[in-house]
Amino acid sequence: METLVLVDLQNDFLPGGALPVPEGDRVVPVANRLMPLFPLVVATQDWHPADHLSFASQHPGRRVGEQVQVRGLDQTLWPDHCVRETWGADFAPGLAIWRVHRIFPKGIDRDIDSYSGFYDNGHLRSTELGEFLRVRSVRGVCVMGLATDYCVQFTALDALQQGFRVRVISAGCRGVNLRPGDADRALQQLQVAGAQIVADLNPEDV
Ligand code: VGL
Ligand code: ZN
Repeated sequence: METLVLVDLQNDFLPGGALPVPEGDRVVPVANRLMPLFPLVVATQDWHPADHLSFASQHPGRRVGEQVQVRGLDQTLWPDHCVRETWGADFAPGLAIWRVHRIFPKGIDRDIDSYSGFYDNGHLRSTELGEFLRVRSVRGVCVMGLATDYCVQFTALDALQQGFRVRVISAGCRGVNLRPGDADRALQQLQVAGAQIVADLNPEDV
């Protein structure tokens, strides 16, 4: 069985949000079209405390886009985004959220970020997504969402590492591209790591 994994389709990652991904809104209709094709659909949700240490606002004198060390891990600094229980953390308007069987919050601990939907960036704490899939005998995941060069990339890499077959739907992904080309490089790296990159899916492909 294959499961659709929707990564961080949240207001703050759409145009007008706090950490807007260019054309991020364009992937919402793709998600809505793909969901009915899968027997199981899960979503990740970036869900930070207001004082999360990935926020530049928590590092006086530092700016968005800079790198710092937090508890020994490299951390890119972001604008305040996806603060739990705020509008920015809500799912995109128009997303058929009732088709999602389970939501996995991530980035919930103040002192560690979580790009992957499976583990935090230190691989210390699991979100239980892996266990959730394994107990349902899921063999493959189809990943799409925001952003290609962060949470999609790390979610897909962890899925590969956990032994799932992985397809990434490029029509359903958009990147931040802090450095030009980051999103394209992320997809290339995923392919090298063993993921199948597909432009889009038709009903007969599932
Ligand atoms: C993300 C940066 C910070 C993402 C989340 O969803 O790709 N990127 N938090
Ligand atoms: Zn975040």
